[in-house]
Amino acid sequence: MTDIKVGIIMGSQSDWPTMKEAADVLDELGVPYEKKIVSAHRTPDRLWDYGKTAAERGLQVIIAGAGGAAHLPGMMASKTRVPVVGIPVQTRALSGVDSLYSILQMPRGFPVATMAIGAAGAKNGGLMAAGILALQDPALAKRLDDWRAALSASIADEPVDD
Ligand code: RP5
Repeated sequence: MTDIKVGIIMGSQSDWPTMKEAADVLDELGVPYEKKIVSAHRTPDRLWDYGKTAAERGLQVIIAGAGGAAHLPGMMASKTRVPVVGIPVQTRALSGVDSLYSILQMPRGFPVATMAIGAAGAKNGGLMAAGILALQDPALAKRLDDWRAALSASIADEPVDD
């Protein structure tokens, strides 16, 4: 067991600019995490080992991002009971709708909490993970409440000309 309760995994190095949004917001909130490239297609054994050991290693949430035929979040959800938050990475060919449908349409029994396509989805994935951990961590709950209040306070009352 380690102190790390959040795993950020992605299918490729090319997913990192998107998945970094999740990492950055976890940094802001003081939530430790690990980050790994785990591909459903290119490194299936790595996926299996990660899923097999996730719960015993103390992970409580896995944020999994992939693009295209995005099987990583769903396959991870099939291998571990640790909740999986899925991030559909935006693709060039189909704008991420392919990723979204691949991640969203899970069969009964193996849920993936699917976020929006792309950077906003990854950031929300980080916030979702923090919200789950905050249920058992009052100090984190306070930091998350403050973060949300600061975001609300930053929104102007009226629009201005560009
Ligand atoms: C998926 O294929 C990855 O998640 C990535 O989004 C996509 C393309 O990967 P690369 O060809 O850029 O490595 O497995």
